[in-house]
Amino acid sequence: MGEENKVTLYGMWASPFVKRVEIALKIKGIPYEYVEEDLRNKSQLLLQYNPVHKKVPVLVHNGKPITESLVILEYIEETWKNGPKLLPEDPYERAKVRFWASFIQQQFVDSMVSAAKSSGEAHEKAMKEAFEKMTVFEEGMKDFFPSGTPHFEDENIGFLDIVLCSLFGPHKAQEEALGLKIIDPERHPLVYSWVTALNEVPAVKESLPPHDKMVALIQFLRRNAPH
Ligand SMILES: N[C@@H](CCC(=O)N[C@@H](CS)C(=O)NCC(=O)O)C(=O)O
Repeated sequence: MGEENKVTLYGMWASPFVKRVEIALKIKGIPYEYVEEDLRNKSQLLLQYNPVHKKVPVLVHNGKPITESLVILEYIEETWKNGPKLLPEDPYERAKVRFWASFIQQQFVDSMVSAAKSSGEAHEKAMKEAFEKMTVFEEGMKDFFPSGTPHFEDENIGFLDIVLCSLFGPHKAQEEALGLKIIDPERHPLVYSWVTALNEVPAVKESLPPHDKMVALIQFLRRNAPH
């Protein structure tokens, strides 16, 4: 890797947004350096690279910072054209992928964060909301995959797969720590088998946070939740 093609990812081990970028870089075969940030004590470089949101992930390519995980995924797709394609060729198919990726980004993230950081009634409400959104997503995916659950050979995973498994790959840890099923194999069979298949893809498997560490982090957030 020459200096002219230097890629650095600033991240935090449990962040689903960072995981997306890690998985995409691995799928595309792009070498990169990883810098772990302490989000309670952010580095000067992180604040300089992401002065607007002050969040991870930040991808720095040849000194130029790119922020916001979905924007970073698009940048990776447009910059490294040789590796496997993350987005379909057809504009309508691409639009559908982007629609559902932004559904995951907008709909689930807030309810998952509020579920982790709340207790009592607020927690129940956030969990119920996440479950209902999963049901909407399951219905949408039935049209998206008319021939049933996708299979993954040779790591042929794309944009939507990456966005989904970065958030829900650790769903068993989320369920254990939050005490409620988010992806129910009976109610959400397609999403359940899809996420299960994705978690077996090597680039995903090696990127996902360790189960026990993830459970402990969510439990810590819950213990410190306002009562
Ligand atoms: N919309 C952003 C979300 C990034 C985000 O929320 N990152 C969290 C870690 S999971 C963060 O850096 N939080 C630090 C803070 O809020 O101060 C993306 O998709 O990249």
